[in-house]
Amino acid sequence: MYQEVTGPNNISEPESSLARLAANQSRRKRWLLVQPKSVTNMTVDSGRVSMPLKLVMVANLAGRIFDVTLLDERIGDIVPEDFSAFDVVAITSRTLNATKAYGIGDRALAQGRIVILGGVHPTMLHDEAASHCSSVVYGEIESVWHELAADVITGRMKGIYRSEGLRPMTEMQRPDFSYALASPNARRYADRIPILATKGCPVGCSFCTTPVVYGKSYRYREPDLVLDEMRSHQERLGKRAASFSFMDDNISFRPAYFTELLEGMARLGVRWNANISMNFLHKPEVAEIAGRSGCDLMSIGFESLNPDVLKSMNKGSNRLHNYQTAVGNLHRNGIAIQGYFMFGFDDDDEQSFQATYDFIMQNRIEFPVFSLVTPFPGTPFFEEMGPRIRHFDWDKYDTFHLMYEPKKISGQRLLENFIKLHREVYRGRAIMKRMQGKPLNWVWLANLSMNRFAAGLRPGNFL
Ligand code: B12
Ligand code: SF4
Repeated sequence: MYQEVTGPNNISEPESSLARLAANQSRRKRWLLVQPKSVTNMTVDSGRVSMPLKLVMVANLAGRIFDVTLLDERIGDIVPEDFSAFDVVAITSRTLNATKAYGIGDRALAQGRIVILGGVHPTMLHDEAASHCSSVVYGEIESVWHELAADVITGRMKGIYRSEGLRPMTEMQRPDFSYALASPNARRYADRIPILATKGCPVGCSFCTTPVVYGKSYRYREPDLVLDEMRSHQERLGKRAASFSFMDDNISFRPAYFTELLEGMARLGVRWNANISMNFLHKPEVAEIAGRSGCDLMSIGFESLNPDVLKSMNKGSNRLHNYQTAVGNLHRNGIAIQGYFMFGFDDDDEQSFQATYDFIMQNRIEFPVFSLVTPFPGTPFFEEMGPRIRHFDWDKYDTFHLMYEPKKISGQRLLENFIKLHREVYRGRAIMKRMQGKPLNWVWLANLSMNRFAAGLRPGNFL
């Protein structure tokens, strides 16, 4: 687990030596940053995707001393076969696009480029990633940037860059989206501007990578920095009601911070959505201030309606007796709910599906998202499932594949119920029941496209 790195000596000295090295480069090295598209045909990489904040952050740092081009395969940018125009090819990867990322890495390595892999999958499986690149960046680029950049300049790369500590978020620069917006396909990005206020989540769910990478740490940017960033986008777009999507793991973990930030946002008049855990949502004042500050959608990991399942995943923040209250509080304040539900745990049975259906319909959850539980490498859940895991083909890690046979229901029945739940929740009458009277916006469209998606599902899709 990491410690936060603080103190001026840690920051200014490497900064100035890097500046000296950079000034002596014979020419600025050229970096190609790649966001690969996964090969899954399920919903995860489809529709309008958000700008890849992680690569924009890499571009921000690299762009100070190198020339940077950013390509995003998800919006239709084409990664070249020939990398001779670049010195460095740096690729981000999650598990579901790791095979794609590795393929690009292998090609660039064969052409003698410096290849850097970063993101959650190379962090979790750095030994595996190492054979597809020159260097793996473990965790955040900010923590290792000076060393990495200096080595790129001198051409002496290490196999892994891993820092002992995390940089305070106060040092985070305001992201410069021009690297992403330079693409001719940029109109395919979602309108919502990605933004980051906090990092980390101490809840500790067994299936999640965040506690593994960040431990119990929870860092945040001063509210003024976040508000200034929002204000700059309002000015850039020439409108007050600019829309933001928080990329935070769990934005509400420190109530005092959350409240201060939201009071500031209420004054700005922005719109926003975020991931949030259930911890404080049963308190009416949390939903009240969220609504007043412009929140129109909260993404909540309800995960399960089965108490044994919740206990087994170590999701201490979710108390079943609070679910209905939390939903009621948000709805009273005009906030729609994107509810995440997972199936396939050992304690799941047919009743888990019925209970989820009843909960969604009774509480009129606007945008339910169902997934099959997936043991991502590096998580405690991956270790627990060990030899029971059926697939190590990373292309199948899209949360729509049956990863192991659960104990209380056969895999076949699980899939039949999973498809049935999709169809029942997204059939026309059910959509009307859940959505009637709600604002006519993209959430309606999401329901209509889920209706088509559900109709096409077959058990074979998930094997
Ligand atoms: C916001 C978020 C989303 C958003 C936006 C996703 C997007 N387009 O980026 C939405 C809601 C759409 C989403 C959807 C999904 N998500 Co999500 N998501 C996140 C979350 C909470 C934050 C990601 C983020 O942007 N953080 C902010 C950026 C700035 O930080 P960062 O990504 O950590 O990047 C830093 C470092 O990793 C590093 N770095 C990253 N890339 C590179 C590249 C190079 C070259 C270098 C040097 C460094 C580097 O430096 C960066 C800057 O500090 C993460 C959890 C997490 N903390 O990672 C889960 C997470 C990435 N999601 C996850 C999952 C499973 C999903 C879904 C499959 C869920 C589902 N069932 O639908 C989908 C898949 C979507 C997709 N197409 O990939 C998993 C992925 C697990 C894995 N091993 O791959 C995570 C890790 C959560 C978890 N359960 O553990 N997600
Ligand atoms: S509450 Fe969300 S972010 Fe926090 S550990 Fe659990 S799944 Fe991960």
